[in-house]
Parts: sequence; C-alpha cells; structure tokens
Amino acid sequence: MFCYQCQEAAGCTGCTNSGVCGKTPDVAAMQDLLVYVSRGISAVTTHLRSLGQEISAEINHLITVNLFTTITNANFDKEMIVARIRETLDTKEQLLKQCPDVSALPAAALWNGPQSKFPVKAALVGVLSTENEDIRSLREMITYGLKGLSAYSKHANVLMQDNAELDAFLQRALAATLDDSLTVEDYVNLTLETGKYGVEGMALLDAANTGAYGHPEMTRVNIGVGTRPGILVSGHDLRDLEMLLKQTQGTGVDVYTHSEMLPAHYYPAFKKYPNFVGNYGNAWWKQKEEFESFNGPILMTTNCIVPPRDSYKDRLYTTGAAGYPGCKHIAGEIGEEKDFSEIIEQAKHCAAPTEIEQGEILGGFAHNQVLALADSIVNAVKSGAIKKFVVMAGCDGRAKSRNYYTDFAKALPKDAVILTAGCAKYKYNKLDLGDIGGIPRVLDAGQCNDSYSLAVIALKLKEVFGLDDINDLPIVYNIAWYEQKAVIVLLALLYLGVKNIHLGPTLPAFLSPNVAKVLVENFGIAGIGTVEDDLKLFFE
Ligand code: SF4
Ligand code: SF3
Repeated sequence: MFCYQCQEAAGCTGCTNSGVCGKTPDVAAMQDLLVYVSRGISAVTTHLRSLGQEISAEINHLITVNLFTTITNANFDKEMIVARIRETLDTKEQLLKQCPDVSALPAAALWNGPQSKFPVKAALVGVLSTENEDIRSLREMITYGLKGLSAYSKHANVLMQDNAELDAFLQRALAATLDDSLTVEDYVNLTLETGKYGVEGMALLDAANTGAYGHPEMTRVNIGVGTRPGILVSGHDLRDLEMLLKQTQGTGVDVYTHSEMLPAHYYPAFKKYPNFVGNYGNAWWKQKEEFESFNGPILMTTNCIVPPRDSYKDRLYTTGAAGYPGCKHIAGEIGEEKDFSEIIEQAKHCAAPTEIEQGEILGGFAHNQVLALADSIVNAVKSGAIKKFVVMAGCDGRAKSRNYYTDFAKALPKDAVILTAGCAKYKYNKLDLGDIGGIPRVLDAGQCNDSYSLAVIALKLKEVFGLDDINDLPIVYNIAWYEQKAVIVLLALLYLGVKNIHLGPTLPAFLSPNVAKVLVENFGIAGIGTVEDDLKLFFE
C-alpha cells in the first residue's frame, strides 16, 4: 500500500505497511480502486454532459459518497468498499451504453472486472501509478480536495440541497486526474478551480444547515453529564443527529455530542430537545478512553473513527459513509428516515456516562452571530482593543507536536482574538482565555466546514473597513490540518486570495518539492516554527 493523504502519513512521507490510522493494506487497496472507478465513471458522466445529456442526482450522490468513503478514518470496512466498487462499475456500464462513441474515453472509464480481479487491478492504479512526482502531487491534492468537497456536498444532499453545477465540476476535475495530456500549469489552475467550488460547496452546506436548523447563536454547552444513560453522537452529519433526537424523545435516554458534533448545540432547532444534554470529551483521537467511559452506545456519522477496543466495540455503530468491520451499520439513503431503535434499546441497558469533566464551552460564532456583533467588533478594532484576529481553524490530531497550538493560544497577546472552526479548537477551547470588552477571545464558528463562516466574516470586515485586499485585514492564518476536509478548506482560502497561511503541524507529504515551491512563491504558504518565533513573525 501507499497512502499519503493525511497529516499523520508515516515518516511524513507515506504509509506503506499499514496506516498510522489503522487502515490495513487490503482496505487501502480497495479504497484506491474505489477512487479509480470513481474517476472512470466521472470521465463517462463528463463525456455525456458534453453531449448535452443530464446526469441524475443518484449518480452524482454515488460518486460523492464514494469519495467520502475514502476519507481518512471514515470507513475501514472492506466489504462495504467492495460493494461500492461493484455498484459503480454496474452503473458505469449502463452509462456507457448511452455513449455513441467511447474511443476517446480513458482506460479507467472502460475497465470492468469481477471481484476476484479487484486486488490485482488495485495494485496497478494507486497513488504511485503516476510516475511524475509533480503531476502526482497535483493530481492527489485535487483528489483530496474533492474528497473534502464530497463530504460537505453529502451533508447538504441529506438536507435535500443539491448543486448540479458543483457535481459536474467535481466529476470533470476527477476525470481530469486521468488525463495524461494535462501539464503542471493545467493542474495548478484546476487546483484553484477546486478551491472555487470548495467555497460553493461550503456555502451550499451553510445554507442547508441554517435553512433546516436556524442560524448558530452564542451558546454555552455543558461538558458534564446527567444521571440517565446516553447515546454519544460523533462525526459531522446534523441530519442523523436530528433523527436520533426525535427518536429518543420519551425513551429515558439522553443524547451527547462528541468531537465535531459539538457545534450542533449552537443551532436553535436542536435546543428544543430536553434530552440533548451536552458535549462529552474532546477531539476524535481521544475516543478510545472517552468511548470506554461514556458507557453507552456511540453513533459515528462520519470520520473520525479510531479502530475500537473490544471493550466497547459492541457499542459502536456507524451510518452513512462511515463503516467499521464488526460494528453494526445503520442503513438509510437520502430522504429516508433511519431506524435508530436498536441503539436506543441498547442504551437503556447501559450505565450513565462516567463524568470526566465539568463546566461549559462557549461557541456559536458563525457568520450570522458575528455579524450581529459587528458594531462592537469594529469598534474594538478601531479603538485598538483588538489588534489582531488569528484564524486557528482545522483539525486536531494525536501528534505531540500539536501541543504547539495550545501553547500558541496561551501565549497570544491579550488583544488578539482566535477565530476557529473544526476539531482543532479542542487544543484551546477549554482554556480560560477571557474576553475583550465582552467579545470572547475564542470565537468558535462550528465544524470544519464552518470555516466558510470565517471567510464570510473576513469579507464583511474588508467591506466595513473599505479595504481592496483581504490580506490588508488584521487577520493572520495559523491553520492545523489532518484529513482531506482541511485540504478543501485550504484550497477555498487560496481561491479567495488569502496569502501567507501557516499550515501545521507539518506540511502535507503529498506536496512534491516543486509543488510546495509554487505554493510558497505564489501564496506565501509556510509551515510552523516555535511558538516564540511564530509570535514574533505574526505580531511584530
Ligand atoms: Fe497513513 Fe493517513 Fe493514509 Fe491512514 S490516511 S494510511 S494514516 S496517510
Ligand atoms: Fe476533525 Fe476528523 Fe478534521 Fe471536521 S473530526 S475536523 S480531523
């Protein structure tokens, strides 16, 4: 196997024996093949669109869920992945029948075979099958961005929001990663175009979430526990949470959020559920201890799954694109009501969660809430009470080097405000960093996709201050990344013209030296240094 799609790639170069994430070589191979057949079917849909044919929403969703399935820590279940390869090949055969001439299509569009041939084929189509390291780097960066975009699209799709233009782009870009006639320059342009659609995808999801559940508002979230048994919901899918909350009413079972589900508490629509108790635990990578002490069932709606201990494996459920072998998967397609009764039944027989902390976390500062506070924020900037905003959005992870972000948050000058989104916030959201004239020094917009809110806020501030360039704002970017959703957020920021983004704790292994050079020279992308040096860099 060879995989270098996340920040924890072994040795900062790539996982070859098995994944640091726990992905085994056979699962990695099937993920490679799933990406390959998704590229293949995308070449066919792109060809059909060029002939004026429409592609159904079902086929668009098939492709986005395929990519979502291959995101780091989403799905470790080989059988589920193999079933998706089969379904994609069968769907593609039907589409090929609609093509008058297939001679111009790439080999991936025409390949088919029985399951017995999957491992052999997978070995030929992985990341290293592109020999030129710069082309490989760009193809993979685009693919990872598209994986993140697919995840965000899927969350909008389950709320019955689609953007056909976005799907057409996603498939055109995915097909382009097969095209040997494209140059480095073509792929650099496609990378930025991916960022453009990243903005659109996050806007689509923002509209879907706020349309369904209202605008996030300033909220104090309980991090202690109640006395009744609970179900812990993790991942990013708000629609799944909504269905679970409805189905648990009157059952005596409470519902808690974990990791990236925390921001659900900020939405008005979820506040009406009396059994929606609070948030339990921290970012994804601490789940082994936290799932153990939670005592009740856990529902993983998306990434990040850590291979579970046997002690709680029978309490771990997956749904949607998530999967883990031996854990029960709750079925349900877009528009269908999922049946969570088995989880609720199990919860009734479990002990209440063991308390691991007490108190509250403050959040809910998505664009609508921040813009409602715009006057006081603008005044604080004008008076000099706030000197700088520091965007520290992104992902958390298990690397010790990520303590940098806790130390950095603590060491920031007291007139700096952190803007955050994603699970990166767990590195500092329980510190008491205080406020500036009533404006909290950590403004949490929500999940990683709510980085969109941070861009909306930046664009609004640019307008208010009458600036021509987003880079003239007193905002610096010190972003932590881990998986592919952070890649689409990064590409979206680049597309919006944001320069000098610092990315850590390490730069992506998938950046070849030449591609890294392009990012450094054109966008000022940089890694992180020591807290001391970086504070000097940002604040002097
Ligand atoms: Fe390694 Fe990350 Fe790939 Fe897992 S997702 S195999 S940790 S590079
Ligand atoms: Fe976290 Fe996995 Fe990326 Fe949505 S839950 S930010 S790492």
